[in-house]
Amino acid sequence: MFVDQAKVRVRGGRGGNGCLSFRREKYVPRGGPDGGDGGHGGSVVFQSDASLHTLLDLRYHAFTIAERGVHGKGKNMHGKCGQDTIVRVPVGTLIRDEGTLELLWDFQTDGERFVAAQGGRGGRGNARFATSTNRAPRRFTEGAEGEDRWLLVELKLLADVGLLGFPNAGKSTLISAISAAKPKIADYPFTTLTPNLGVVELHDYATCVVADIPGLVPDAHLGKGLGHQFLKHIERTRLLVHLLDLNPQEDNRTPWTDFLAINHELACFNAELASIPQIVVATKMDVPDAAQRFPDIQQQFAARGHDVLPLSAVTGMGLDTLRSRLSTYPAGARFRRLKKGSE
Ligand SMILES: Nc1nc2c(ncn2[C@@H]2O[C@H](COP(=O)(O)OP(=O)(O)OP(=O)(O)O)[C@@H](O)[C@H]2O)c(=O)[nH]1
Ligand SMILES: [Mg+2]
Repeated sequence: MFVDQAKVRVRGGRGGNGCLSFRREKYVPRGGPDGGDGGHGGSVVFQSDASLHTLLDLRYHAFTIAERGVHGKGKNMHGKCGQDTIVRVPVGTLIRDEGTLELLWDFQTDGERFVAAQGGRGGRGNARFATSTNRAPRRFTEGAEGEDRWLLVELKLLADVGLLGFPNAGKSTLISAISAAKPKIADYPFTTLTPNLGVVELHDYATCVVADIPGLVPDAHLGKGLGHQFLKHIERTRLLVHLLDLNPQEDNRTPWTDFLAINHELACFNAELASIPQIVVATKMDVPDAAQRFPDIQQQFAARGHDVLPLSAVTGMGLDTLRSRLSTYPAGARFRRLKKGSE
């Protein structure tokens, strides 16, 4: 199950109490105070992990408490500090305060750590309070409570390129043709129910991460279909690949009206998303009908300033051109240039 939002409570461990104790030993009269300090409580720490892709674990662990510190003891024995509790989250996770919605942390790379709830300080034992005028203090302090708060954890997948199109346009087929991703593909709308990520190798050993999301339908912003709630996952991409199916569609749809409809949905979701550059591709060009229509449609789009790239995930036509187009686009922070074998 793909989960991209969770409300969680985190609490740092309580600090251990300081100890009140006096040294009692044969032949050592008035041995003096020897109460040790309590250990500090552990903290709850969020850590990004590139092998995770969902917040599902958080649904099952909605309340995380770190280990408490151990109380101090006599003979100047200090209590052990509580261990930190690590909560692993996928890269692309945003942590917000549940009340104010203030953004506290944005996990951009693998292995980042964020202390979500600090553990309480350990208390001080009475040995700490001895002075020249009070050599037998009965004073000690208790451990402090750990920080306790509610957080809103949100996942926005980090991808460089987003695939966009009506249901059945061939998005999942395309990602499976250009990357190692193996999403479900079928001849009916809404095959894809949750986003898929795929790593595409470009020329010069560069790679980019492509996201396939469920198809969009008109009025998606009013709650129709599935696509709208997943648009946030392509919000942080640098480039969108807009897929058009040239084969005859129902309801007097044409590739141009499809194109406008999807862009309208983008603008309704968020103006920034609508301003991300798009590569327009015509899919399923191996189907004779589509190939026949292509020149007219290409002209229609060209007249409005859009270049259409013909493509077929089945025969592999146009995939190389698409790869080169992806590599020429302004390299985002996450376009990685890896020498093969250097990892
Ligand atoms: N002939 C041909 N069929 C294709 C091509 N690409 C996709 N298809 C077919 O089109 C249908 C839909 O493909 P999907 O990849 O599942 O489409 P999608 O855009 O992911 O659809 P949703 O997940 O429902 O939004 C499947 O039956 C595919 O086999 C292509 O290049 N050529
Ligand atoms: Mg799909």
